[in-house]
Amino acid sequence: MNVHVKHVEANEWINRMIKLTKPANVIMIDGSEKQKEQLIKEAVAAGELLELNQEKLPGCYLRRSDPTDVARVENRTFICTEKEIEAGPTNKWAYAPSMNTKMYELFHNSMEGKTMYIIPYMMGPYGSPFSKIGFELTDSRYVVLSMLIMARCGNKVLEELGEDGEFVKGLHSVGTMDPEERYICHFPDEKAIYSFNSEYGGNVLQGKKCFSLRIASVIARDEMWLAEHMLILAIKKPDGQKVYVAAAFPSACGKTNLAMLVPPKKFLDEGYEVTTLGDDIAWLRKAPDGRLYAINPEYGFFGVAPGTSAKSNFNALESTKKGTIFTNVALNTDDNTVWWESLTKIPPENLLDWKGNPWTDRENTKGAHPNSRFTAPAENCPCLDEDFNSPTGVPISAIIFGGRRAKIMPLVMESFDWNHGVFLGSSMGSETTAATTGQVGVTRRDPMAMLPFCGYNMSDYFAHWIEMGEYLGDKAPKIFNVNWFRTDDDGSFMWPGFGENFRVLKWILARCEGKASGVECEIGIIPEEIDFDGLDITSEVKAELFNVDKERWDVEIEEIQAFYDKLDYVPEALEKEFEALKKRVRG
Ligand code: SAT
Ligand code: MN
Repeated sequence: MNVHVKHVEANEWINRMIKLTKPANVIMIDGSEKQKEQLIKEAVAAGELLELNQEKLPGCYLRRSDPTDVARVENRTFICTEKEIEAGPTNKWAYAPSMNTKMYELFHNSMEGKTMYIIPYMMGPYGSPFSKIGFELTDSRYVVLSMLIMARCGNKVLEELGEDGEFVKGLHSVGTMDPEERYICHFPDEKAIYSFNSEYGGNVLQGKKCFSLRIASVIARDEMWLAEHMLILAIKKPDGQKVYVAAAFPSACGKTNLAMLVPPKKFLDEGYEVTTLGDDIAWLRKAPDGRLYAINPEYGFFGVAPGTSAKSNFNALESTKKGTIFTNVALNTDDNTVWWESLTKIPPENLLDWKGNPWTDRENTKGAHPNSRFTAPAENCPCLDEDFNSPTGVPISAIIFGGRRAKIMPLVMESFDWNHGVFLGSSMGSETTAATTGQVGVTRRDPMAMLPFCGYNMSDYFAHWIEMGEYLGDKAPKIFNVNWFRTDDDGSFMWPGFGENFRVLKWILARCEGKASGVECEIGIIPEEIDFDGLDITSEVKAELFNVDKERWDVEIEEIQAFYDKLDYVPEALEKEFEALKKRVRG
């Protein structure tokens, strides 16, 4: 069995992988509708996908995963290099030659009797200097069909690759699903990704976290750009001008919701509009005009289903109405549609839970898995920005960091300057969620929301950010920090969030235009005034949203110190910022 690809190196490598894994059959993914339809047909016949109500949800399918395979597995995710210091203390490191041997053993004959699908894919728009190409060789139809939604795939990509273009190598096999032998391995030196014993998107849709963040962050360091865990949105002002913002929040902190936000009616009436370019990943580089431009390398949304409703995120929900694969949501057997927690207030009567069993114990169990997902084409999104496919990307005016912080962080603040902004990013913390396996609800440091996604040493990553600031000079975006998750003494959220977050964006916009004043406090620049007009919150709550509790900050400083102490080094510019913060807080 062999195939022929015009690209000499790709051809040699693919055929070597075929020899290694020994599939019974090999299919090249061409990106055509016809081939996709055929694969769907086969997947339904094989029970890998369940066809949903094609009148209500055309082109939509349900997938029930192996119950052990429902989230990213950070303890099985490796950065494989020669030296441990290249991966650094925040990554799980493996000695590349040993892991290579291990991969060879695992993949040896792993596709026997199966079909290998060769997916040529591109991260980023066609014809863009930002874009990068990869191959994922996989024995999973579900992965192929998901990749067809999440990335630009097929013949067009091969054309762009030509005979000597660069590409990232990727091999994936479903294996036996043994969680103990699950491997998500990255080899930054070889630009290669190997994933085994999982089919979960964040693990094995290799274009996503593996390539666009872990491998790309290494490439970005070397080529002087940024590969970040960020949404990208545009705010259109009443005068028609657009301002673009990129924002980094840890997984399942509402990136998709912010990216697709619908402003409150009052602002819509004034002529404001928010459009979406991306909800998870941004590649940012300096353009000839000196500003930082961003693209979204992805082609679809891999969103958390629970919590998504017409009220919380109308645009995301609309995006899932056609051509979408749902994974681990509940099935409404009355009309063969899907359901998940908070889609509707009252769940439908006849539901199968995410495992496919009648959902009877509704008090104690969930209908949909908390990390159940929709994989939806970006083009479905009603508020998709017109520049989504733009090869040049969009100029970023503001970078926003944020996380879930019940007591520490104000609703919004601006950094004093770039380096202080990088410090804010580097010391970000957030309460953990269901997007990854492990304990839920504990605070962990998640610098720039990249803790699980930075493909190299975190200290070097911070140094790279500092260097990017010097490289961009006075054209660098402003850096902000937001927190939608502040709670009161009863533990209830103090800020309504969702569409109302537009008020915060509006202040950020005004700051970028030099039109709003701010007050310097110990931890940053907070708004002198923010547009709360029409919002039903008391002045006490307003004040509390910006309160800096020095006692808590004293503890926070200790926690940041503990995190910094774990790193190999802290760049001098960040040490300086940290010292200045200590002085301001402790006097
Ligand atoms: O599970 S994914 O990694 O794809 C999403 C996320 O955790 O950010
Ligand atoms: Mn993410």
